[in-house]
Amino acid sequence: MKIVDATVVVTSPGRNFVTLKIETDDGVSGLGDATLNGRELAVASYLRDHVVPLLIGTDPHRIEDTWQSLYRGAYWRRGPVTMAAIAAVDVALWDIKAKVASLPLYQLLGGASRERVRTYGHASGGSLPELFDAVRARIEQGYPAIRVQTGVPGLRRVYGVSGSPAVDPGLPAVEDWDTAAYLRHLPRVFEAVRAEFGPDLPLLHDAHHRLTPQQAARLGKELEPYDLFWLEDCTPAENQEGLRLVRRHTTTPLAIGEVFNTVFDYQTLVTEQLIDFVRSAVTHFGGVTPLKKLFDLAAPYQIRSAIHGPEDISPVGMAAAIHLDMAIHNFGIQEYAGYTDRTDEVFRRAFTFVDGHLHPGDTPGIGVELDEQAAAAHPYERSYLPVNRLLDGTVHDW
Ligand code: EZ4
Ligand code: CO
Repeated sequence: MKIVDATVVVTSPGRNFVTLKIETDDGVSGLGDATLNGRELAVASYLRDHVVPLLIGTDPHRIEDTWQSLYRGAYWRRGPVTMAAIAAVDVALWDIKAKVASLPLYQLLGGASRERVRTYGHASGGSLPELFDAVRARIEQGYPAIRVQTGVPGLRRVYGVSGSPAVDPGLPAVEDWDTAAYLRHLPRVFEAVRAEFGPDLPLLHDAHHRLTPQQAARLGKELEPYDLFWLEDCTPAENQEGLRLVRRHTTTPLAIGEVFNTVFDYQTLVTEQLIDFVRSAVTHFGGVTPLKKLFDLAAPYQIRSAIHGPEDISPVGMAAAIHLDMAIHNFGIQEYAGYTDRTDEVFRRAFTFVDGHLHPGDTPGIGVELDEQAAAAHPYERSYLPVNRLLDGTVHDW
């Protein structure tokens, strides 16, 4: 079997998605997600201009060898653009292998370790009544766990709350930040949410890389009475050692890793058991192959999976995630934001979302087909993630 063609499809059915399609001389094809939010065309070029020529004529069954040759052979290692491109190749090859085997991918990864995949959804509100309504809406949709994000008094636009539109379409929106105001406000919000919804509902929160270790330690301690499922990305964790201080001072569970792209980003965090959940996406971590290895490394440290699943992971990347979630033993939870009808018209998917739980379906492969005609009707639209500024105008982590 040989790879005879590989094409990159950029489509924007409401938001941009980058998809790699690999075709073989047997007529079997596979899909991989290469979407890097706000930098989509860089990955499309990395694939089209540099990776596709290397794939033509090679054996699609040699997944490990292809992964190693793309990672080591480029000499320039790591980084989100490189690893998203490698991820797309890796997932497309797993899709092909599973189709050839006539099995859903999770069967090749060890088979089902559970009946279905537990998820969490997002609720946010500028005020408490808005937030309560959003939590109620998620409960009604069946979500068994809910991430709570809130506005902060005195700040106009904050991460995770409402659309925060850009002043100039096609350029980044500007959001506001004041760490002291946030630290004063957040424990009161969780106190109110617990009082409203009771002790049983698993609640999560994402601090989105904004705190110092000292601030994160204090916040974790102050949130302990409200029994969070996790506090996510409390510090910019490129400085892995910073988590030692956080860990010493709080038992609030910690989740980190959506911006990480190799196992080396996690080395200290995992081997010193400084976190409880690893958050990498299949799409940004180089694919199913390395993410499975990370989960296996994390397992003896009692660290569980929590694959990143916001709107900017395409249904292709999400499907690959759900197959992994089914198969690994140390599964924790899967983030699931859902997709619009327009996206579902472009990406036809076998995976299902019922009562707040995902199942990958039993279609051979990853179970997603790309409708290329529908994709072509939604051309790329330049878009950026917001930029975050303190009240005096200083840029802060977003
Ligand atoms: O901000 O995916 O946990 N989820 C998140 C996401 C990220 C976006 C960035 O592209 O933090 O909402
Ligand atoms: Co996050």
